[in-house]
Amino acid sequence: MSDVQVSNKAKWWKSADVKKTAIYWVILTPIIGYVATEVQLRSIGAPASEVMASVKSLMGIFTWAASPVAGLVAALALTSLMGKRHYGDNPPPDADHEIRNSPRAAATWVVVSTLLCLFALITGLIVLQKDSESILDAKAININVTGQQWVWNFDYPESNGVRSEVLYLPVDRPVVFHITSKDVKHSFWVVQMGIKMDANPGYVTETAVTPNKIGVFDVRCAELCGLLHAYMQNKVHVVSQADYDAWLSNRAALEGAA
Ligand SMILES: [Cu+2]
Repeated sequence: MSDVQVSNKAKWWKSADVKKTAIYWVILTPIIGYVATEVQLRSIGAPASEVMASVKSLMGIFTWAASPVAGLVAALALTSLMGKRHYGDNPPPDADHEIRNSPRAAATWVVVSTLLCLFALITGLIVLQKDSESILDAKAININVTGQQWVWNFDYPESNGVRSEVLYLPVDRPVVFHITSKDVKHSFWVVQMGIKMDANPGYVTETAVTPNKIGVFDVRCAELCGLLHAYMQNKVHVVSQADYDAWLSNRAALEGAA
């Protein structure tokens, strides 16, 4: 019995299936990495804040880090689908048991998975940390965000109580959002700025960002909140400081007249 084990030990990685899998793995990994990163980064679009720029490059790094795992799974699937079937009178070779029962293979898999998870956790936390820095910024504009089925409302408490369903922000100034909900849980998501925060009834959550690009971007709800959840979206206009001031005084005049 021990003779068989010894002779098998040298054999499992020499088996044709393992070699085939290794070749598929080497070919598939860069293809999956390249295609997935391209699709991912194109669908994200151009970032409108520094946070989003780092989220975007992080997504690229994560996708590349995951591609050897995806490549290995695809390679194993391909080998299994294209290889001989082992059942009944044609049982799998002893060498297959060798790798399946190998403590070294199991340990390698656990260590590699742990390292990948730690890498994702630490780099993710570093990027998220940037998000909260402008909450401490004294120059920041404060805006109260209220979600309800199925609209967002934005209050500008520092500007004579201006209220709007469309968000206006000046470029290159930190903004702190104080977020709550009138009914169920929503999630305030400014897509191209890379910020997303739960809106819970009964208390206030905070997130902050500094928009660094003039343009029109998307505000969405990222928490399934009822029938019209998918339509709970509107726009954020990032404008120059002068345009922002003009918009605010216009809104204030309109509301004063109403
Ligand atoms: Cu919602």
